[in-house]
Amino acid sequence: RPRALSGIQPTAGSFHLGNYLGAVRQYVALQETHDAFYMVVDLHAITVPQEPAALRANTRLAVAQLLAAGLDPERCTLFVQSHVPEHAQLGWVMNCLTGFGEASRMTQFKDKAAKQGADRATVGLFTYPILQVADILLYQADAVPVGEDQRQHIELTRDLADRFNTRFGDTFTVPAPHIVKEVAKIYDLQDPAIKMSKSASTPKGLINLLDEPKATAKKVKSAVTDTDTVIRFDPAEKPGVSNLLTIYSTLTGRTIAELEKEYEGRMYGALKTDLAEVMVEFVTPFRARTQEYLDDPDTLDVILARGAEKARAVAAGTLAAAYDRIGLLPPR
Ligand code: AQP
Repeated sequence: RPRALSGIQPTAGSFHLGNYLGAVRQYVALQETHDAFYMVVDLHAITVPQEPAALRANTRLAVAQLLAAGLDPERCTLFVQSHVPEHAQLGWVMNCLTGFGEASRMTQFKDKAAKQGADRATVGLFTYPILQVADILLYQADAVPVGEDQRQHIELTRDLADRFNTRFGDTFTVPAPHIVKEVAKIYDLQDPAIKMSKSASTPKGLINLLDEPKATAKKVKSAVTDTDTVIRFDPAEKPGVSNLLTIYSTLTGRTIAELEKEYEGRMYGALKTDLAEVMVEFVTPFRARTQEYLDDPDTLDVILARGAEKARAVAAGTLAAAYDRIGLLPPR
């Protein structure tokens, strides 16, 4: 079986609809076809300030949401990044292979640093994509399910895997991004020119899966569309309506063409009301399942302990091979 690897941050508490449609849904699908490793990336989370108690609680909450979304610890390896020390260790090796200029070109860092102010951005935020390279290469991943915003980081991963292999001999699988075009970028409901994001979206434009379903329905009903009246999928001319159609289609499994036909001659209000209902039907059981997992922290911890053990068995072998190739003297 090919390998898949991905990670999600435990920062915001609730996953948002962009995280779910762009990434987590693909995690669930790839469990069936891949030897899949999924982790909650707490070491990435601390690249920006975190309150310790909140970070701990949000890490469990992220695991509960991944299980609620359909990850099955019998079919994938689910773990917390900091439970596997090899991530930080290979991260250092990768730091030493990355050019400063090369790292400086990462657009996500530039955006986030600009938002925080250059003085407040940490070195950790700067090297975040390089730790991500280590995350992926440790598992010899073939496929990395992510949203479009991560494409540049996967390119960096490919470059560094190639560089290492050329310099020190074949060691790492060169991975490919697994980006599902239709849902690669879910847009803010209030500003369909920007991606839905926990840091950039306004509260009204961001659908958090764990919000009150009523509040979610309200956000869908007040989504920004356009001054036209035709319900048609056309991301360039009608980004708001197209975003709603994408969400609708993905959550129901109905094609965009089918939806366009159903809503022909009808008002935007009808589309929004129906989508609000679809969304409520999706988030209501998701919230309940998340709560059930949260109510049983012992079971969560057992899942994570087994996951870390399985992950370490793979990661330790890769790290040892990499250390050996670069000439680090092994301990006796
Ligand atoms: N709007 C989105 N559409 C599709 N996919 C998305 N992802 C995030 N936003 C969208 C994907 O979700 C996965 C996990 O993301 P993360 O935990 O690394 O967080 P992020 O990418 O930093 O999420 P945000 O909300 O965009 O955070 P900020 O605002 O801090 O940048 C990734 O695979 C990501 O592609």
